[in-house]
Amino acid sequence: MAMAFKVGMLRAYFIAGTQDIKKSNLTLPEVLTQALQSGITAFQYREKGPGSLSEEKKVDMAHTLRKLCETYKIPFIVDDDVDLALETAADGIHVGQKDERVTKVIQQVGTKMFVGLSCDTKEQVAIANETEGISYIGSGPVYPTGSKADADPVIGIAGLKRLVQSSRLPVVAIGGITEENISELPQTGVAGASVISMIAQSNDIKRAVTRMRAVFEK
Ligand code: TZP
Ligand code: MG
Repeated sequence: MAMAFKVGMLRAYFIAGTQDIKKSNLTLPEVLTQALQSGITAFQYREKGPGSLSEEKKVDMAHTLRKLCETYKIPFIVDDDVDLALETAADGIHVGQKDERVTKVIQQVGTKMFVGLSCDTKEQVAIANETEGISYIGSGPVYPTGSKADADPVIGIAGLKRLVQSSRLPVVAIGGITEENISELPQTGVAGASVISMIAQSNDIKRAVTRMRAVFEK
């Protein structure tokens, strides 16, 4: 049984694929294990861009990461791959505006998992507000990011706040979030932060996750 969506899952949301594990001598499963032990509240498997795995290896990796999330009872979310999400019995699927149309994804997954959608403009949020079956939205990049080559323009704290105010759905911030700037996020009303490098490139994953949780502790 997939885990039902809860807004608390957005608090310390870790996103990664093989391509994001660069400098450390750890593998992605090892990094995820540390992140789970440190208290992340969700994990999204996003195998994308330069350095990402071939399709066959991606499926194997997804099963490994899925099992880890299950062990720690943390939701496993797949980025932009409905077939992989269904095959691994993921708890959620996340899609962007350029990915498969969200209405089609909602139909395909039915009640098997929750759906997240990236929205970077008020127009996109307005459409999400009218679409039944979306659980949360991801908005950004809040700050410049080195983790996504084709990232949209930075929206900043003011832009993020406007999106949160116009959204009926909980919002998780994304893009360039660090242990330093993360304290600027709660004033926008977001439910949490989603990060790649703050955890994947960290030399102290426990400290990074503890920081994320503390900033959004209510
Ligand atoms: N979408 C918008 S920015 C981004 C994605 C996937 C990358 C976020 O990575 P980082 O390292 O947390 O800036
Ligand atoms: Mg996408």
